[in-house]
Amino acid sequence: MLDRRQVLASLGTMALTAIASRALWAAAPLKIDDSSALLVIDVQNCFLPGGSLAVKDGDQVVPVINRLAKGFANVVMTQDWHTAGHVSFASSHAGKKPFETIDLSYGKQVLWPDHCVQGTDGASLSKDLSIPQAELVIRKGYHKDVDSYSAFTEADGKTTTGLAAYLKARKLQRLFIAGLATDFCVAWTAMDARKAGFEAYVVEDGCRGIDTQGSLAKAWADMAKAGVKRIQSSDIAV
Ligand code: VGL
Ligand code: ZN
Repeated sequence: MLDRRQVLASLGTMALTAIASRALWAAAPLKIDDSSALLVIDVQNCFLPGGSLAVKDGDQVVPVINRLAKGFANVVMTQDWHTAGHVSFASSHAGKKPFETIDLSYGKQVLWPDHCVQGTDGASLSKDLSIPQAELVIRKGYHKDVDSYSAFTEADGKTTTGLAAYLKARKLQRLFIAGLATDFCVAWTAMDARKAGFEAYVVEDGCRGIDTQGSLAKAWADMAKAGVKRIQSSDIAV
């Protein structure tokens, strides 16, 4: 017969075991499989310290992304690639300043400092990225009158970059997303990935945000609503 003390002790052990196994379960790393791809968004000089649209601590994503990329056979990078005089530049609109907004035919547009002009050094991918196996670079935002934060669909909501078709043809459907900026190109890419039927994981410590007019908190809320999973690079088994 168990006495009262033994019962209490074994209940205690059971509780501790439950807690421990739950902790183990919660920490189960995400596995990179054959259907996984890493999307590296806009890690370009313009968005890095000293760039014309520098994202605070933007350079800190580079070592995180380089480490993560070692675990991926499939890596796609994107490059913001604007014409000179692009519609998203404040300088293209008389009397407008960067970070103000205007209404365009396709909706509200934040106006930016000139950035990522085709062929300029600012538009180049960071020389500190070390991802030789990257198989595709998707350029976007190259139509003068339409912006494209998303790597999938331009801001008009219909013009495709071709990325969804590429990923589907390659049977890549589990997407890990990192880069710049969390609240614009990363968030729009992640949400469009969900719309197109992909799994989407945003790697928070592999991203940094611009955060203008509450955009960072709104982006995380919108992403959660869209079924985008928010993870840390340490959640992935590399
Ligand atoms: C981006 C603003 C303008 C980005 C690109 O990469 O997040 N943000 N163009
Ligand atoms: Zn841009």
